Amino acid sequence: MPEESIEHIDFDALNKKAISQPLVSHIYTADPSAHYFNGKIYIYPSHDVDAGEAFDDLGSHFAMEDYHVISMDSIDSKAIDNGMALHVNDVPWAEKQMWAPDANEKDGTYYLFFPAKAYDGIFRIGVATSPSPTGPFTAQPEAIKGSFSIDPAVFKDDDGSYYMYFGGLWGGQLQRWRTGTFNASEPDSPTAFLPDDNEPALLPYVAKMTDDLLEFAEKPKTIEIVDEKGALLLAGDNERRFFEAAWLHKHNGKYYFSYSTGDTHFICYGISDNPYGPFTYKGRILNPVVGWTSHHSVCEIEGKSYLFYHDSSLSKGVTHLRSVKVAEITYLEDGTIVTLDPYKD
Ligand code: FUB
Repeated sequence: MPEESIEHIDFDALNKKAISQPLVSHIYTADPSAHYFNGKIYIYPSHDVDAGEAFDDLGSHFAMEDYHVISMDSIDSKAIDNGMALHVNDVPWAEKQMWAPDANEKDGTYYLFFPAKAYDGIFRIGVATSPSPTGPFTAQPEAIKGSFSIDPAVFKDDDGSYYMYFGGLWGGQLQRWRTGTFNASEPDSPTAFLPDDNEPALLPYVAKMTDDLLEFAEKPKTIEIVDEKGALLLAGDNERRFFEAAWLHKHNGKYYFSYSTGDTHFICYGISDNPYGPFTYKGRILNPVVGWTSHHSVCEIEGKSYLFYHDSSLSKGVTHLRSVKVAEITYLEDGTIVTLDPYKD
């Protein structure tokens, strides 16, 4: 349910039809990356605020400054806000726009991975560490070398390797990196530098992390998303092509790469036998929510799988004031996921 239609929404009626309610309502939270560490649920969201920035298609109104970690003892228990975990003022290289983060754990240290705009106006991805899953986190002095764009998601494979998946179109600047270096020429428009509709869509990236999880161990590689015939999805196929919000999880030995289609507002996914892909498009996990953006994570908790996602129902449709929610997802026998409708009739 994209932003353009919100003036017609009866939010009281909609909230009654919603399949779940915000996990916290004292602050706005979005882009939830959920993990199950040591028998407890930790959610690493964006912390939405209204900073008074004008709306534009580059997402300048998403002017977030810090992160809070949300924790839950179990899926049915109250969600706790553990306070500020990292502020942009404590990240030497970052100027603004603390967008969708993720976290992971290795040998008792917790790593917060986050995108932010550096002082030159280019999005980079940084790392901050803490001995606690809830922070506070201490940022590395520089962004990850060779990082660019937004929405990092760090997946730990069964062999102990960690991979970062990332990228995002329009305000996320992925289209400006088509030639391998940042295209700084004007115009700073969300659609400049995009492929034509009949060309292959821009692809997200993956890079294996170094053992200390602070740098890329390799040059990032593109991740192919293909149709059932093995053909790359096209840029004009905007109900299926990648836009932002990468996530990787494993189910029954298969790799599931899920993402948002951005301007068509779906959470979709593809399946592969390899963490580098190619991923064969399989369908939608979540239909459009109230608000322009859709962003999610999939987390297995005590044998059940959950989709953490957000919508703008609490703010009555303000697209940059979102709330994190959770709903169980179901797999069919062939490994496909039953599409969730966020508001039931
Ligand atoms: O929260 C800011 C941006 O909005 C995220 O980085 C995108 O995924 C979208 O949710």
